[in-house]
Formats: sequence, C-alpha cells, structure tokens
Amino acid sequence: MDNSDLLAKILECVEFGKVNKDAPFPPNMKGQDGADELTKLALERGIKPSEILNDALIKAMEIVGQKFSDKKIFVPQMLISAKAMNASMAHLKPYFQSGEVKRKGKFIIGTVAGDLHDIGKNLVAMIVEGAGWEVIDLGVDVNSQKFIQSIKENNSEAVGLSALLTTTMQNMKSIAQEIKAQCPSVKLIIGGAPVTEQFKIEIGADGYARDPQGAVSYLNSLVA
Ligand code: B1M
Repeated sequence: MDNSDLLAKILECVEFGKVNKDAPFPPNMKGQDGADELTKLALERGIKPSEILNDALIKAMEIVGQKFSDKKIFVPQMLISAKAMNASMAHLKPYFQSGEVKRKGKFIIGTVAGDLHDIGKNLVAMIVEGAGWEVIDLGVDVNSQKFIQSIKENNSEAVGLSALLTTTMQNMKSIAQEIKAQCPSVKLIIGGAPVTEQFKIEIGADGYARDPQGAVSYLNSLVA
C-alpha cells in the first residue's frame, strides 16, 4: 500500500466507522486495521499530520455529512464515524500540541449550549495550544455562566465559541452578548461550520475564524 492508498484507507475507516482492528463494525471490514492502527502507520511512514487531517479525516467527515443530508445514513453511523475520527486524532494530538513552552496567554474554548459537536472544537483547541497558548477547554453544551465563570477565574485574554448547528448559533448570540456584558475586555472569537463573518458582526463578537489556523492568526494578532 503506498502513501496515497494509506490515506484513502484511513478516509474509508472514518467514513464507515472502522475504529480499530478489534472493532466488529462494519462487518465487511472485520479483522482489518482501523483508523487507530492506520494513522499510527501513516505517522511512522512520515506522512505529515496535517496531510492525514486534511486529506483523510476532514474529507471523510464531509462525505459523512453529505450522506446524512441525503438520508443515506443516520445518527448512529455519524457517531461511529466520529469515534473513528477521534481514534485517529488521538495520534495526531501530540504533533499539534508541540508548540512553544512559553505561553502567549490564556484561551478558553467551548461548544455552546445545546450543541454536542466537539471534533472541530477539539482541533481548534489542539492547534491553538500548539501555537503557544494555554487552552482551557470547557467541553460541549457550555452555557454563558460557565464561560463567564471561567473567564473571571482564569483572567483570560480570549474566549472561543464553537457551534455546528444553525439552531445553536442562536444560543451563540445570547452567550456572546452575556459574556461581553460581564467581561467587556475579553476578546471573543467564534467559529464552526454555519458561522460567518457577517454573523460575527451581527452578534458583536471580535473575531471569526473559518478554521483553527484562522483562530491562531487572530489570537496571535492580540499579542503581536
Ligand atoms: Co451532527 N450535524 N448532528 N453529529 N454532524 C452536522 C453538523 C450536520 C451539518 C449534518 C448534515 O445535516 N449534513 C447537521 C447540522 C445541520 C444544521 O444545523 N445546519 C447535523 C445535525 C442535524 C445533527 C443532529 C441534530 C442530528 C439528529 O439528532 N437528528 C444532532 C445534534 C446533536 C447536538 O449537538 N445537540 C447531531 C449529532 C451528531 C453526532 C453526535 C452523531 C456527531 C458529533 C460527534 C462529535 O462531535 N463528538 C455528528 C457529526 C459527526 C456531524 C458531522 C457529520 C461532522 C461534524 C464534524 O466533526 N466535522 C456534520 C456534517 C459536517 O460537518 N460535514 C454534522 C469535522 C470537523 C473537523 O469540522 O466541526 O466544522 P467542524 O470544525 C471545523 C470548522 O468549522 C472550524 O474548525 C474546524 C476544523 O477545520 N471550527 C472553528 C469549529 N469550531 C471553531 C471554533 C473557532 C474557529 C474555528 O473559534 C472559536
């Protein structure tokens, strides 16, 4: 198997939810290596973590999302794909986190109330941490009080809100407004698939990032 076949195989594992060799699902891949073993192999072969992320994992999730929209798969299949993606990301994490030792500041991040999607948020957290920020990850389904308490306790420079649903984007709006009212000096950055630059302006956030690198650029501009 050459490197491009290996990336294609990792994509297939995430698309169909083959977590590792022992996983019985999907039945037609029983006994085969899964996302776990194949990602390890790819890294051992020297394939760049960013290549694994962009050319296999994120592409797989785009396919999964499209199939869900087309009603070809349902929530359990999305969940098992997410599990396979997480098995792969566990191997990539140390590479994204190996940033500078001296911290540039504290960044709090969470997925907003009502929303349980955390893969994108976890990626942003890893990459921001790798770029030299101390990251405090509040997890998913985070309400305004939890964000505000953490900002005050940690005296953080910036906070990031992630949302993947058009419904929870509305929660993002009220959470952003409450944070700004109680912590006016904190810089607030938003992101997630349905979020836009226009929405940032609408809700009075300070920054919008399409991807983790955008979040890093914005944060670094605060300490430049
Ligand atoms: Co859900 N889901 N899901 N889901 N899910 C979507 C988001 C959806 C687009 C699928 C579809 O219909 N095509 C759709 C939303 C439709 C909409 O609102 N417009 C959807 C739906 C409808 C739902 C449910 C309502 C389904 C149901 O129950 N009927 C339900 C909601 C549950 C809830 O949250 N309350 C649900 C549940 C789930 C699972 C739990 C099964 C699972 C999540 C598991 C997990 O996260 N641990 C899941 C999954 C896996 C998806 C898809 C397939 C993949 C999401 C993902 O991880 N993408 C997704 C379809 C899709 O996105 N194509 C879908 C990969 C990830 C790397 O990208 O998260 O976009 P993303 O993050 C990116 C950027 O957005 C950005 O950087 C990341 C890296 O590039 N970014 C930031 C993210 N946060 C940022 C913050 C920043 C900056 C950048 O600064 C702070």
